[in-house]
Amino acid sequence: MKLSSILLASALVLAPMTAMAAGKTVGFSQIGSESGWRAAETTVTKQQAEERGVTLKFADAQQKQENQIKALRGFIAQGVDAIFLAPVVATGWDSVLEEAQDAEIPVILLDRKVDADPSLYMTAVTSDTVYEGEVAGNWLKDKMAGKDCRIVELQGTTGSSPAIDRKKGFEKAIADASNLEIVRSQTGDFTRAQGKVVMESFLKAEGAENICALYAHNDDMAVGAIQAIKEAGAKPGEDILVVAIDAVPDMHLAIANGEANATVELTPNMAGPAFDILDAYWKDGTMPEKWVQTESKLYTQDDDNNAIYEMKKSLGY
Ligand code: GZL
Repeated sequence: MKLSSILLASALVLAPMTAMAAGKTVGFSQIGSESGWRAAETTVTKQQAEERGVTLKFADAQQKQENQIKALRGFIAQGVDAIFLAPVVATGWDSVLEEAQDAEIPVILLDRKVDADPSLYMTAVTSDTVYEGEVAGNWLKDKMAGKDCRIVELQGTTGSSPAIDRKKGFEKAIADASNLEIVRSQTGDFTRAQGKVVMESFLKAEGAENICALYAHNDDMAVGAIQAIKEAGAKPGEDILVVAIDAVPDMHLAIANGEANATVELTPNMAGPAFDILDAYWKDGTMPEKWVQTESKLYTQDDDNNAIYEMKKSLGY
């Protein structure tokens, strides 16, 4: 078969898939722009919609659930074809999800889960946030084998599924290591600013010399905390080990500079799988599994973090 006919054939095969979403309207209720990862997720979602010819109605909730509920009600009133929801917290969604269901508008959860009846949403595209915490905990357990290590923890947004799960997973991993102990744990709300402020309070309360490691539920809080550690006269990545989650470019840079030690990658592309699911649904009513899991990969100082930083920056992350 000639190359030209192969290309034509593959184009025809692809066309219906991409054509499925073309012309559709999807409402996206995004949490906000609290972290570098969140900003990257927004960028990628808008790129994906544009490539697929989807009209994306974007609503930034400034990290407030009431704004997300208001946005969903607006999408329902506008009669969008589908809704993407990144739920800031896990509870309080039942009634608005029921309203979307009554309006026969499918809802796909992106990057966070809700404590609601799974019949109220089409699927959730997320990582395994408990496993992310376990990966971080197991890295520290291996690193500190046989040595006492007093850990401080920066938690994500209170009540959010990643904060609940990443705490659970980390504690599960270190449960059998009597040499590891979490001595301080407080929310930094997934932001750099709060991560710095809370780390400053940990350093004041404990003394830098009495803190062996920081576990942050996301890289942005870790990057803020690194600044606080330096201002306290200690060396992040050496005096105080730093392990977090997201693998945003600035965390790869910190690891490359020896100021951080490890991060667990979270893809910002949750929208790609979500749009593929909608394509299949609109094509022939195919329904997805209730959970589409994205990968979690550990990066450490053994990786070429400068190269990974450049690659991710080139993708607009
Ligand atoms: C996790 C995601 C978290 C990121 C943070 O799936 O919801 O929210 O880890 C972001 O960077 O604030």
